[in-house]
Amino acid sequence: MPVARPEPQEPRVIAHLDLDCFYVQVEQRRNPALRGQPTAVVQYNDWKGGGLIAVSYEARKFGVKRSMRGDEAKHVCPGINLVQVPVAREKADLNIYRSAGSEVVAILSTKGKCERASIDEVYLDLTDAAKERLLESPPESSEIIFEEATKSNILDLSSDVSNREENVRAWLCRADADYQDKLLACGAIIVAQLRIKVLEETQFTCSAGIAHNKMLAKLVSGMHKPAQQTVVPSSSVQDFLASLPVKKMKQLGGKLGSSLQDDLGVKTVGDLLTFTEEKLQDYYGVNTGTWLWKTARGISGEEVEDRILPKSHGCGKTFPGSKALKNNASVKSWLDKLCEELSERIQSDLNSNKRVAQTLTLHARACKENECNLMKKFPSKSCPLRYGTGKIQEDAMKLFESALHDFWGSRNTGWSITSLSVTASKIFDDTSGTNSILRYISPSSSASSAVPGSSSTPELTPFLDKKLPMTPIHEEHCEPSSKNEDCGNSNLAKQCCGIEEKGVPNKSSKVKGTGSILKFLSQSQSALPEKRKIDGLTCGHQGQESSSGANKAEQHGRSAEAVDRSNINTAGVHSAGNKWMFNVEDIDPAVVGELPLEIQREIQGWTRPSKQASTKPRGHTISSYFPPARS
Ligand code: DCP
Ligand code: CA
Ligand code: CA
Repeated sequence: MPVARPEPQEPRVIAHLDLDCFYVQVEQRRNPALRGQPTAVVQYNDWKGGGLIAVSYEARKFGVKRSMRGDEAKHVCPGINLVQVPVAREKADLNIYRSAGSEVVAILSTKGKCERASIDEVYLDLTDAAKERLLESPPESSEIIFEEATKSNILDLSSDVSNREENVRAWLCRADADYQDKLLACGAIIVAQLRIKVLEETQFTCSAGIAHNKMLAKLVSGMHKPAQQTVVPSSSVQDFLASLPVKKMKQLGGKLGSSLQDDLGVKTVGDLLTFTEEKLQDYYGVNTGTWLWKTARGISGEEVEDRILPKSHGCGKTFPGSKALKNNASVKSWLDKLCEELSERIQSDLNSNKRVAQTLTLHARACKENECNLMKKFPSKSCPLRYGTGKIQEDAMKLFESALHDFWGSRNTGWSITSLSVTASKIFDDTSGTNSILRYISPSSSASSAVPGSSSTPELTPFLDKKLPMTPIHEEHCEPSSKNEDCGNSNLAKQCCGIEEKGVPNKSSKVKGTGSILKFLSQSQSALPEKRKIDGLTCGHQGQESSSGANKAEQHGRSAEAVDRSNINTAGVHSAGNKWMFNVEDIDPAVVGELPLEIQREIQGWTRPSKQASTKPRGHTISSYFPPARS
């Protein structure tokens, strides 16, 4: 259930950017002959030409939709180009798209706090950048406004096409605007510049919403697509929400939205205004009630998270119709493939970003014999994640068996699995990088004892090896290669793929009005500079598929030995019931000095019993690095 967060007192400028028909644009960059053509990307499948997952705007004009199958799309648009998603391990391989998304994130994150919200979306907090711009080169005293900004759609502004750009220019430069709208105007100019920069450096167009909070920015970013941006002045919020169907809100798409419609007769967000906060709390509880009350008024305190990496890694596969899996052997075979890919991706995330995933979760869908119309919920199961492909495969299979037992008892047949996925989550940033305690924890010598049965916890054998070298275990490297290594990391992508930092035009300089996206697109694509033709060259984008999460991590083709050396028992601590602790005697004092300060203090508290370590809230103690698993 959604929870309201206090709206910050200070005005903010938040942008939401979403790439247009994203997979199609990636394929068009790989094959420029597809540009401007009706094109769709099709998920690997031999049934009726596969399922469409991305459709170009040219194809949309013919009525082609994402829900269609390839054959149907050809029927409504005979000239359509259908491009298959790359396949690896007999399943879709999304790495080229993840890497392409990372290129964009690398550009956008230069202007403010950046949250990667999905494979093709980010939120930006541009408050500071907008304030700076307003101080140093306020639009009202600028002679020239960046041309792309004058193409913005401003909610509530007259849509008179004859002098639209003039109206927008006037709005951006209003001297009598309130401070919030002046900041939004600066935000609109910054976003227009960023979008042009993205286009110049990646060839991708995107659309954006600019507002004073995340909720409003997201709501309008898709309002004018492709390659356009929409601004929500404070004065237009009420009218905008008044007619917005509740189901359009992310959090109201499900049961809550249905209940609002069915139980309260609320059809639009504006309809909520007739209910007091107390009344909404009576219906939906204190938190959700307050959240609804604030949402109706366009109030949302949700912050942009500072995160350009995915929150989790997931690998999944569906098995529709006759492809459903009906025995343990076929489930194991597929789980092994999914786990192999997951293992590579979390290993790569560890190597490249020093991030450690702590929880492994198995999700599946299943149906029972003769009851295939009655989809019963197949329970999801989790356990602490142990690094190493074999261990992940072993644990995932045990999770599956445990879930199957809950679903179907001890019988071996009569069930069928229609989808399987494994997810690595609770990823924590080992931000201390080379100073992390993780480097001093070696693989467990007896890690095969994991028994992730129903809600049970594998036994995680701790091992602190003070003889481990102080040099980093994982050296990062990324070089042009014929091995198609994925160089999706935003920084590395720049090195590997030759993306130059051209820099957003200096904030104090007057930017010439040459930035129209349409103008850019109308130029011959073949005239693109060589440095942009990066696919498959310095950075062959290849790898594995996942059904969720966006990965910017690189595959570095580590040797089996390197992977094994980096196996990490994510606990690394003794488990006694729910009490987890280090074997203090085994900690080399020289190593302690390398650890983050708060951990040092905690360890010193143990080694000097007279000075007890103070109890710290979770999140600041060593136990938050290695928490006991609860499932
Ligand atoms: N995607 C997918 N399966 C879905 C939805 C999306 O594989 N059911 C992939 C393909 C899309 C990409 O994610 O290109 C981004 O999804 P969006 O919903 O943002 O849609 P597009 O970017 O394709 O189009 P739009 O221009 O409407 O944003
Ligand atoms: Ca998109
Ligand atoms: Ca999207």
